[in-house]
Amino acid sequence: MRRAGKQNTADNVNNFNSQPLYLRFIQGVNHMFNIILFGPPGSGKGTQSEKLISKYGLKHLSTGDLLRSEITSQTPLGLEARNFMDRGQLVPDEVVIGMISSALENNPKANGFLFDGFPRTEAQSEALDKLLKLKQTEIAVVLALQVTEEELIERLLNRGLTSGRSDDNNAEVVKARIVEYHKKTSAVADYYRSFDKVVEVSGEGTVDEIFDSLCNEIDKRKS
Ligand code: B4P
Repeated sequence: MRRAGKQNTADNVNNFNSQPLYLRFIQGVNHMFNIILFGPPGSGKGTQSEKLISKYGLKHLSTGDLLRSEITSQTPLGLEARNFMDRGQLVPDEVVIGMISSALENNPKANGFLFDGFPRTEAQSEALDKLLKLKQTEIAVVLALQVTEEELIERLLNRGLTSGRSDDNNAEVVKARIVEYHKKTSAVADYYRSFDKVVEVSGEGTVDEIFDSLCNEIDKRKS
């Protein structure tokens, strides 16, 4: 029998969760659940993100989408970004970190964020951790999609036939993006591995099979 007046940890957690939100914030704990969907270009990050945000009610932050929308609106930032994207290169860190910082500030009520295509360098990873710390939260898990290089190239060139994306319809640019991934972005997985946050998930198979594997990993970590 449990002694009156002495609660175990589970009770404390349950009591905390039943408190009104304002009290939880006064106590200084933020209950956001934040995920990084990681992988090389064409590994299916955008495809899976759409399904994950709708299932888990997360705010989707895709730096690729944000940059493409700047390009469409022909803003100075978009015009600068286009020079890099058209060559298959990463856009400078300060540009994308600034975009993510504003997006975090503009979504104070989010249950959590799904970062898609960000971070892509070690400097971006460190900046993201600092920004989340300011919000008293952190990355819960990095889901790393694994896809062979031949399959990546085939998918991107296929998408290039219909997407109108200038970075997809040229084999040289597609290959440059994969080289850039190995040179700068794979370090992001090493960074988060040092905090034991990376889980590798096969990114080959049907979209639904991959989605089920991702959900399985999320559900293990989400109470
Ligand atoms: P992103 O927009 O992030 O896109 P991506 O890497 O091309 O693709 P993703 O992995 O999301 O693939 P998708 O689901 O669409 O980057 C574009 C560029 O923006 C970068 O090269 C860079 O220049 C710049 N950029 C973005 N973020 C940056 C950052 N943080 N720092 C610096 N620069 C940055 O899938 C691809 C194709 O595969 C689709 O056609 C899809 O239908 C298909 N597909 C998906 N899943 C499949 C499956 N299971 N089987 C078969 N096909 C599948």
